[in-house]
Amino acid sequence: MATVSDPALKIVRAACPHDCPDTCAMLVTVKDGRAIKIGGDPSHPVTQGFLCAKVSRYIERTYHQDRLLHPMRRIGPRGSGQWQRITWDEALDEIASRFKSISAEYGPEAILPYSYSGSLGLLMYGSMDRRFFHKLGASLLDRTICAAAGSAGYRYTIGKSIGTDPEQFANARLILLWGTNTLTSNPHLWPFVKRARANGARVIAIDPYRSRTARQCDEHLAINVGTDAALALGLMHVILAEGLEDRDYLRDYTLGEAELRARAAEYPPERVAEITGLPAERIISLAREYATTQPVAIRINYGLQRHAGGGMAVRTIAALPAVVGAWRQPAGGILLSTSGTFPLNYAALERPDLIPRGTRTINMIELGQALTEVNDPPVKALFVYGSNPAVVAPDLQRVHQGLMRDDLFVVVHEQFPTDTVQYADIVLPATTQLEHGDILKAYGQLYMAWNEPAIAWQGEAIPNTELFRRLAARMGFDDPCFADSDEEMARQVLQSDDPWLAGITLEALKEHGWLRLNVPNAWAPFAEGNFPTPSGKCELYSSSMAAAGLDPVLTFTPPAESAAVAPDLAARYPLALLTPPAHHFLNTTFVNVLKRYEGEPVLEINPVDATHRQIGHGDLVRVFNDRGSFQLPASLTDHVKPGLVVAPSIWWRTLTPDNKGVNHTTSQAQTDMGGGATFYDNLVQVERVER
Ligand SMILES: Nc1nc2c(c(=O)[nH]1)N[C@H]1C(S)=C(S)[C@@H](COP(=O)(O)OP(=O)(O)OC[C@H]3O[C@@H](n4cnc5c(=O)[nH]c(N)nc54)[C@H](O)[C@@H]3O)O[C@H]1N2
Ligand SMILES: Nc1nc2c(c(=O)[nH]1)N[C@H]1C(S)=C(S)[C@@H](COP(=O)(O)OP(=O)(O)OC[C@H]3O[C@@H](n4cnc5c(=O)[nH]c(N)nc54)[C@H](O)[C@@H]3O)O[C@H]1N2
Ligand SMILES: [Mo]
Repeated sequence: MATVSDPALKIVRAACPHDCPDTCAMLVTVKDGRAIKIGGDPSHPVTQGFLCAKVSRYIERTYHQDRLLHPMRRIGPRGSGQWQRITWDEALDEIASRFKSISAEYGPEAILPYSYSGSLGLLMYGSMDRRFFHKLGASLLDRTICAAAGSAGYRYTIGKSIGTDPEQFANARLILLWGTNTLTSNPHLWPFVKRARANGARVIAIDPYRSRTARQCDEHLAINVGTDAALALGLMHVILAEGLEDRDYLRDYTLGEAELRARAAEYPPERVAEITGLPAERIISLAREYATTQPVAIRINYGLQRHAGGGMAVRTIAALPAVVGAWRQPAGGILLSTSGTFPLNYAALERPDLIPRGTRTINMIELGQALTEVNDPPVKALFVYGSNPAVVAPDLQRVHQGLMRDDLFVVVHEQFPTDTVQYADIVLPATTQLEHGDILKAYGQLYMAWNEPAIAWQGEAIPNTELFRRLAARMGFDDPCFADSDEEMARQVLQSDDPWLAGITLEALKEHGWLRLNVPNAWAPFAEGNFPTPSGKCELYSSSMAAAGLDPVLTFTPPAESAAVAPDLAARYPLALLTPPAHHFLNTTFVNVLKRYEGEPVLEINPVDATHRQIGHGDLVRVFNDRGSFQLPASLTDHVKPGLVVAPSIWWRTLTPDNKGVNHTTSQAQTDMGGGATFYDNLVQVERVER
């Protein structure tokens, strides 16, 4: 632990829990039991001493006057915001007795847990809670809302979420930032991009939207929404037609080269230009540039997979490095997520062995349907923690209908009175990262971390782990695993013989704060093949996909809501709506605390589309389709091209003009694989309304 000269001051090593690839190592200064300063750890190779625009204000969030600090019971009609403070004993007794009676009448599957990424700390994200709901026999939740399609697509090609070490991006000569707003959603990659650039690298953004990141790159290719796989196939077409591929790499380390050649032949530059909206000449020159510059690195993120063909898009792009042999170099290849590099013992943490056989699974993006249609048994209790489904889930009109059901028992464990809390019967206060301990992996770098609690639990707030420990006791669950302490669980998740985890113990993490996985420093994971796929090769042809009823070859699947697939729909709703994260928000986290930095929620629209509709800058507009609508002021800008509208997100509904969210227009439709969400596959119309 670092030392300081003032004996009243203490510096605590912490780690950021938010859903972001960076997982920063933080130093918290504590004086007399109060956190007074927070900063990035200067010695951490990825954090590099700075925190983002959000987490640098985490102390303000922690001590914010709106924190929930006591359990409460609803006393008015649902949604009326009338609460009565109750004790923890009363809250736990009521939950346990409702759970018992619902289980007795409908079976335990009538209880649905709903959690996601409020905290990615391994303990808060999924540990005692999983054990509890598994033992209870509650419906299982398929956590698909973010990354399911891309993870599945990447897995079919590469085998696991393992990719280029982000620190190596500094040595690349060409970087494609493809469907990722790095400066906002992965800011700690940027210093490596900058270093590469200082060494002469070119950086190209591929994004329909001229995002903060696209504006900073050497070039921005404003591709049509949901057409990335076509671009990747077009690049391969040119590379293969011109003999620019790495023949040896293809022969030795890939499976399905012949099938790929046949498929790529179907995507000549002219056809790809038509699909993607990019000039054919630029597709040709980009292919040459990509194939002849080494090292060449691609960063994709999850933005481009929130489309009907999102899984296939990621799978197809992920094949590019093999075609040109980019994997031969540590600074070459592609990075989606480093998640699969961490060989953690999730079974010990979550205890799937406690799940009763045959327990049903509910896909979290179908919450609207689960609460209004599912009947075998119906969902009678919803337990929300670490998530804000009344804003983040698609098809909010249906979600709202479900949450308003009088016969639905809703419990929400939260730090703040979110829009979801407004529907709760019982509200429980949760601690923040400064208050509880946790162990963390990362999904955009290669370090484990321990988050040491810096301050006491505020008010009567408790960590997720303690909540489910107490509930387990109330329910009479006496398996020894329900008595495990947080530190015991942290040790369990590290139990592994995998050499990449050797030496990474809880004690070592506590001592150093963070530790790099035992992978080499200039690591080129697939320089000599060794892909963790069934064949051990990069699978350009995948038998697993054929078995799953998917096209086994690389393919382009157009967006479901597009003129190509649904011309009638596109005629009525001609604008594609994207709702990516606003810079100062983390999904819906921080919105209430940092809204002053974002101003107001807006809809960005091209002046051409606005003029057609008699919309002026600042006019209030209604954005709508068959699923629902929301209202926002228009912002006229050429950051969006004609045909595209962007609403930086995700604002709390209560902070918008008509208490509706962007997700009133999005659908519960799933992606091509993984059961993922299609938030960005969304056609709308826009009209001016009177203020
Ligand atoms: N500040 C901040 N950081 C975050 C988050 C946040 O809310 N705020 N969220 C975190 C989470 S949960 C996640 S999953 C990640 C997401 O990280 P990213 O994937 O980087 O985030 P997005 O902004 O959703 O998408 C990135 C870009 O993809 C573009 N895009 C959308 N559709 C397409 C397409 O079809 N093709 C291409 N090429 N581009 C497309 C969008 O315009 C956007 O600029 O970020 C994490 N980091
Ligand atoms: N339209 C549209 N919708 C989207 C997206 C989009 O880009 N566009 N992005 C999608 C993506 S990628 C994701 S990941 C999801 C994210 O959706 P969610 O996982 O719901 O994330 P948040 O909105 O940040 O809500 C997390 C909540 O958890 C609370 N919390 C934080 N820490 C703790 C804790 O330790 N315990 C408890 N009990 N609560 C805690 C926070 O206060 C916050 O209210 O949203 C998805 N929805
Ligand atoms: Mo996400």
